[in-house]
Amino acid sequence: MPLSPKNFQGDPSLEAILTRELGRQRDKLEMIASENFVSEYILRIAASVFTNKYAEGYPNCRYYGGCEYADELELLAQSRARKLFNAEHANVQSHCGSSANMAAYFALVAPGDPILGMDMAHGGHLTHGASVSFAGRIFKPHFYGVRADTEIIDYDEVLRLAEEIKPKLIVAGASSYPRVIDFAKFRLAADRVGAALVVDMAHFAGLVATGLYPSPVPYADIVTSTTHKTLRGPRGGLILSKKSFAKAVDDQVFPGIQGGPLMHIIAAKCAALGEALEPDFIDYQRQVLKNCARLATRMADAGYRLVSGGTDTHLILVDLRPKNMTGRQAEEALDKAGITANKNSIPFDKERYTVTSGLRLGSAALTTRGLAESDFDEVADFIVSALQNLDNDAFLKKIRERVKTFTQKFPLYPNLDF
Ligand code: DSN
Repeated sequence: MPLSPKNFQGDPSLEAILTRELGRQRDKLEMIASENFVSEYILRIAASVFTNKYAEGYPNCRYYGGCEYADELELLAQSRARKLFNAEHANVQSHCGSSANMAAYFALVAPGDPILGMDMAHGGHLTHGASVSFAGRIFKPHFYGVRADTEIIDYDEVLRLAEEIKPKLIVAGASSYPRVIDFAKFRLAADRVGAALVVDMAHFAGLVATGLYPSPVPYADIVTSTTHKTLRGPRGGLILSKKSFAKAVDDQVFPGIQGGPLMHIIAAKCAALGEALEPDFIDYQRQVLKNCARLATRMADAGYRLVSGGTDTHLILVDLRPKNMTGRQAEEALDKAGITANKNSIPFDKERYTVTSGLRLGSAALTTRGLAESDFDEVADFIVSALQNLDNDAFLKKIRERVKTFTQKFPLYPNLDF
């Protein structure tokens, strides 16, 4: 029985798309703070024969036969996740960060309960309570934000709102907050009103894994994450919890929300967790921080205002208002110049989410390609030149050519065709 259609010669229209995407990743500067490049080994594992296997349930308690190796795999991935983050329990089945958050909330609170999360415009994620997300539709969302003067989380407001609203759940963690979060203060607020605490560490999980960012694990009842940002694994979700919440979390992931786990992706998560447990993973994360700090300095030197005045992490958030520019304009100009980034709301933004006044830039992916601080000086020059010439397509095209030449110094997947 052939595994492909008769006389199969490949799928040219599909392969052409994949080839173009590989070319885009190779030739452009990837600065989306939530993206990264997995190792060639992880790519290979993500394409393994586990894509063929149904394994609904959990190790030693499946709803399908033939799961003996799926069991071994999942147990190995769970044990690596527990070890890496010093957690009591790990669930590696969530397909993504949003479904990990959904499982965490469902494990802790009931529909209609008040929850307190970070305002999206101040750095929070959709799933922290936005009205368009399941979190805002199913629960009663309330929001804290950053202080207007410092643009640091207003911990006094967190406490005040907690006492006023009496949320059943507080969510800490953010997608565009460049500073370290004080988890102890969130625990204090949660304890004051008997709320549960979930920390979504998706953005900084790799930094947490290496001790370069405080771990939320001792403070939170449940910690959620993605596996593909600073953690540098395949796209996917991960949930860590205290033992006392293990069953509730597992039950909400399956059968609560998901059906069959993606075992090939769990295999790739397992490989990524293995890489993160290697001693030199910290060297990578240290370089991510150094590169981001350099980028912050160069942007500030060029007259750009950074939200909160700088960064402690892998990302910066640039306030474009003083330059009379929107996030959308900046994103489009950078794209023409061969730099991939995203427009982002900034605290107290008056622009719509589709326009915004901010630009988010991250250092994790380019650090994986091997760029160091002096290379980020050049990257900052490209960015500043592009932003100074927003409407000059011919100039942006010239930068694009220089960017392409620059990227060739940092080969990406040199042995891949697509
Ligand atoms: N969408 C992700 C980000 O870009 O930050 C968060 O999940």
